[in-house]
Amino acid sequence: MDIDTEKILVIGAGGQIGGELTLALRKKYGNEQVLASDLREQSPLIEGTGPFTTLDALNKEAMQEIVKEHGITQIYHLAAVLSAVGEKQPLMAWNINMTALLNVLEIAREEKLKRVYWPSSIAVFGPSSPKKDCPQTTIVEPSTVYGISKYAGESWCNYYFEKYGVDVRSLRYPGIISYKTPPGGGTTDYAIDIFHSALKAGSYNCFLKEDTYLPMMYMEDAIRATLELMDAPLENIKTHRSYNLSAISFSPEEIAAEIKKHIPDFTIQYQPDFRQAIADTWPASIDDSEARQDWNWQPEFDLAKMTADMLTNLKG
Ligand code: AKB
Repeated sequence: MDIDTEKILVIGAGGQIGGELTLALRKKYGNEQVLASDLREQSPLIEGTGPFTTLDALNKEAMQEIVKEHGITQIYHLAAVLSAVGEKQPLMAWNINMTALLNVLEIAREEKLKRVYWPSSIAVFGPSSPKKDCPQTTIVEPSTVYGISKYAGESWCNYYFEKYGVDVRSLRYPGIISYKTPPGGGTTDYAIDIFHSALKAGSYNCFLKEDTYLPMMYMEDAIRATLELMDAPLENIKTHRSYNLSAISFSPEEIAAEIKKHIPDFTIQYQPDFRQAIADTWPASIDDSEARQDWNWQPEFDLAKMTADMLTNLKG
């Protein structure tokens, strides 16, 4: 891939991952080479760092117009309705998640784009999947609308690769923890809220039970994984569905204990809500050996390193 000739469109650049990915892509390809887009106005994180356009990912004509006008060669499509919001408005979540992805895939086919990135999630797994070290290929029976849309999306990505040769690549993100942009309506959001509350109030009211283990990852690792996957030679990419990706697995009780090492007076209470039922259907940990084998994936942040970094950055 010749770095100087790439023109990248990021869809959902105002979101938690989209914003940081935009900055990382601008660092790699040059500011002008990366066109950020979102339904809403530009977020403060990316403002002034490069070109931006408003785009409704449900509007295929508008998306295609932008791709043609700017000579786009790759799309990173990050816009999605996450698990908790999706359970409140299932049909809206299905429509947004599927229509936007199909628009991207169709445009990639029609305009012969070089590469497409689209994230899947650990939410593809359901109660019948193995809880511990959940493998890449196993029983996949998602029970949230978000998980159903991600699993259907994986099959569509594979279909476009097999049938039309669209080089679409994907990662099943675990819960992503970051300090720059707030998360947008997921079940793993507690692991970000907890840091803000710890610093602001010295206590946190957790919406999951103390022993709910979920797969998680620090943003820095997630961004690096995404860039490494997209840089890997095509022959190394053995699945165009989505790769399992893993770094850390912890419970609310464990992250609270880690925070207490930095803020000794910190306290946590538990008041599980509807999100507990979602978390209960997901694996506690993920086996990502295929990502490690195919394109050398290796996480760098464990719970202690991530907690220290989060607190340092949030304190400013
Ligand atoms: C969510 O909680 O919905 C997301 C995810 C695991 O994909 N963070």
